[in-house]
Amino acid sequence: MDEDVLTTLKILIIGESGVGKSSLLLRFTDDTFDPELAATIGVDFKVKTISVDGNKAKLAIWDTAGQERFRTLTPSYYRGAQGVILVYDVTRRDTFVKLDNWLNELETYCTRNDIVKMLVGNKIDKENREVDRNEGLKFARKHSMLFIEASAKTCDGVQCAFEELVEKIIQTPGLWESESQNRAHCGCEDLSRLLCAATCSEIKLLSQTQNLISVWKNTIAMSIHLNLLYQS
Ligand SMILES: Nc1nc2c(ncn2[C@@H]2O[C@H](COP(=O)(O)OP(=O)(O)O)[C@@H](O)[C@H]2O)c(=O)[nH]1
Ligand SMILES: [Mg+2]
Repeated sequence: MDEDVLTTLKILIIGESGVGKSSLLLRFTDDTFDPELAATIGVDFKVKTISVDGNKAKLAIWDTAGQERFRTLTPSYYRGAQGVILVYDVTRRDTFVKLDNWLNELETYCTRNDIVKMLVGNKIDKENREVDRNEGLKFARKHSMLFIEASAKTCDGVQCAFEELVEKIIQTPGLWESESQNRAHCGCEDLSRLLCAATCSEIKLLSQTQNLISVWKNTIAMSIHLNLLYQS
């Protein structure tokens, strides 16, 4: 582990498909924005080191990249995360309404109950807003989450969302201290990277299988439909 890095944190980005999760991640890690960003298949994560209040933290940020459409995020996606960014699109009320489902899923699979949550209302650059700021704020307060509105397109709020999340995690030592000590003790950051990569390929495999299953299901449904048409 780098001498001056205080800790390595696992951060998740979750929320409905199309709300801008991948765009927020790319804006934060690479400072880029692609208006035609295609939904990718398989889980990916990016690593970025940031400095908050004079402390350096290495972030492994996990992006769902596609499986949220099939409601099939696996427990390993959630395992061991210290922070989560829950995203909705301020121009699509349905993505705000679905936040409750995401919170339930988080509660079911998350291995820590003190995980720090940041609610992000994305796409504030757009004009056709359906969820106003106060609604977001109220929901965040009700569920003890941090809150910010952002735009991956214009950069607004993006850096802040990640920084405030990390700041809060670092202020909660129980969340990260023991892991840093373990790593320092056995000097095995490589091991954790290996485990991380293993979990990643496990999820990629699962997601490919799930895609295949959904193709099969569609084919079967189609042939039943054709059969019925033929018989009538
Ligand atoms: N106008 C605008 N479009 C955005 C913003 N964030 C994402 N998008 C667009 O919304 C679409 C879905 O974004 P994506 O990051 O793939 O969403 P994901 O499915 O949640 O990962 C893409 O066409 C993005 O270019 C934003 O802040 N403003
Ligand atoms: Mg995505």
